[in-house]
Amino acid sequence: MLTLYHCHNARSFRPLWTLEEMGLSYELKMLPFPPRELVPDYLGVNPLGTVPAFFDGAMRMTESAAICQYLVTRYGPTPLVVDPSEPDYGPYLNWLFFGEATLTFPQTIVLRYSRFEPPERRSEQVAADYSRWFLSRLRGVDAVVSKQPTLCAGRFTVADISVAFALMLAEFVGLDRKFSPAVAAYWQSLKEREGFRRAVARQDAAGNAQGVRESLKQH
Ligand SMILES: N[C@@H](CCC(=O)N[C@@H](CS)C(=O)NCC(=O)O)C(=O)O
Repeated sequence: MLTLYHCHNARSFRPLWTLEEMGLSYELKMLPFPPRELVPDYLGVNPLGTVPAFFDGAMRMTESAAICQYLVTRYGPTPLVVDPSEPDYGPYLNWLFFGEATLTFPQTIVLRYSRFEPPERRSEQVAADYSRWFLSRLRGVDAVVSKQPTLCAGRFTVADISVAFALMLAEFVGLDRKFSPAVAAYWQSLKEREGFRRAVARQDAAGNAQGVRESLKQH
């Protein structure tokens, strides 16, 4: 039994999207954001208080990109993974990690110091510096997607899902206005995938059924 704990449009969207692309059966448990504060019992599920929390039976994982890699290797075969025998295995792993470590992390600093901290702790300077950080790292994505439709291996993989979540977050933060034409077109093409649409529909349906309202809304 696969179970995913998820907040609307949070990093847990990466494994949700992967589950939908693969057509796997799973239980989706929706939480209000931030679960650490709003659902104290959740700390018993994931002591970090963050989403995702993913279970395969009793086995727990809490890193979104690692869960994607787990799903495609454990429940394949699927074209969403790049095999070590393929020439693009290295770039695949690089993009899978890059999406979280390099492209998502700076945006969480922007969000924290522009919206989530109490007004007296907010900092325009910090938000501006880390916005610039994100946009400068995004040049690495632009260099590739201005030449090809996906990041590696000549096909859509979970490396695209990892990076795409950072683009989704950028839309929420408002940084998508600074996307290059190639990055904007790449993001648009990913949003048009059936798997992406199914993931959005699934989180909306589960949120409605479980009485959990969307809290990470675009501003
Ligand atoms: N590196 C982890 C980060 C997990 C994480 O920080 N998730 C955020 C949601 S996007 C969260 O749960 N934040 C709530 C909190 O920090 O209390 C991953 O990629 O899954």
